[in-house]
Amino acid sequence: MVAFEHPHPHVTPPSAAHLELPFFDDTHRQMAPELAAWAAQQHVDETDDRAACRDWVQRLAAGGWLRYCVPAAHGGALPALDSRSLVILRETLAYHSPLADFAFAMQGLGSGAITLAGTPAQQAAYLPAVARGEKIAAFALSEPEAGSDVAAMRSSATPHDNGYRLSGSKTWISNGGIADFYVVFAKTEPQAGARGISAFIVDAQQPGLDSSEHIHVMAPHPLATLRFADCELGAHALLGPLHGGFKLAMQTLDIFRASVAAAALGMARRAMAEAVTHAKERQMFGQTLADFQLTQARLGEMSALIDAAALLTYRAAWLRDCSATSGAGTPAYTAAAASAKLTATENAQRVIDMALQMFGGRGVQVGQKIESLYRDIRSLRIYEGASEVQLLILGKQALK
Ligand code: COS
Repeated sequence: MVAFEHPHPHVTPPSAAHLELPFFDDTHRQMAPELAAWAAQQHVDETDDRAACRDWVQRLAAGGWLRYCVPAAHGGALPALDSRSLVILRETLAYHSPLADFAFAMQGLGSGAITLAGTPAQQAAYLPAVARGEKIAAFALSEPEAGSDVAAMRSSATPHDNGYRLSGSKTWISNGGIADFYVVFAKTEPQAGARGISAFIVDAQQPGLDSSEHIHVMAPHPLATLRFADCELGAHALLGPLHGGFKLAMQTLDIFRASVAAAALGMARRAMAEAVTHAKERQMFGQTLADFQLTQARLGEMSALIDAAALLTYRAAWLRDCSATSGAGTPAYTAAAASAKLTATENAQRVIDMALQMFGGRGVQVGQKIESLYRDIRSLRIYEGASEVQLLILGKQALK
């Protein structure tokens, strides 16, 4: 696969104008340019996605960026998880390398439930190591027959010898096979639907866990199916309240959905930058591509799609940070995050497609940045709640 490409030497670096919006404060305005400068200096060979992902985790740790995945009490950069920082990080990383964004995001998603609901001992055992890049994290929720319909999961954790015995399988698990630990959701009360699910922390070396089945996808990143065969866990592995796993999963996804929107935004901004550079350079019919009104209209459309995505994304992150501080609960934020994820991922797909069209034949040539973005963006409309799930969340909210 294609090595990580640096922005085209003539591609304009992303504008920082949005940081002046009232959604952000000085903390964000200070970290964003430092991050942008750092990201532009990284050179990672992404030929092997697993090796590259490990490399990115080490670099992100050394740069201090993984500290934004955990709270300050456990080695984090800020007192609590800050959605706006996560959004800036993912947007910037995705602009430079979607795999860098992936490596960052999974440290956050994989440890998020421990931050939200871990005991002090669990937090001390995992969170500082996540921030230092010493432990790679993963979030294991989906199953072959339970993707969008989380409550239909079949994996079970049955009481056993003062602990639990975990059986079943999980699939589409990002970081599967390279993670040091998994936050796994399983039924502890099989007849109770969403109210019968609990979360567990499972170390990768745990006997009874097999993570060797890799899944190959169009935009390569570490992904695997996990199989649990009578995997015995101590009582200390339970994360959060017994039978409280569904809400914990939803709360964790709530934090990260706005950041998926941000990743899509970063990719869309990169496609836009590539398209603008190309349009100014490409000669045809005695003028540049940019001289055609058709091109200008297309760039205008891309720009509006990006702006809409950006505002919804920043609003969602800001709302979440406000409700986390005031303890005001989540329904407004859940809907805002759903709007942001839906709009930013769908818009980014359109923007990248339009940009690719401008490149003509070169747009589909393997090795071109626009070609890899076209593959990179696709899964964001599916993972962490498909567009249809976001529509469902918004529809339910509208009917309330
Ligand atoms: N925060 C806190 N609690 C939440 C919540 C949230 N965001 N969303 C739902 N809940 C609670 C509900 O309040 C309800 O609580 P009670 O049992 O006390 O009434 C419970 O969880 C069940 O909620 P609901 O009835 O809405 O659940 P559904 O089974 O209908 O599922 C969807 C709702 C489809 C929205 C949910 O399953 C979902 O988000 N699916 C997508 C999962 C996903 O993102 N998968 C990707 C995994 S990571 S790649």
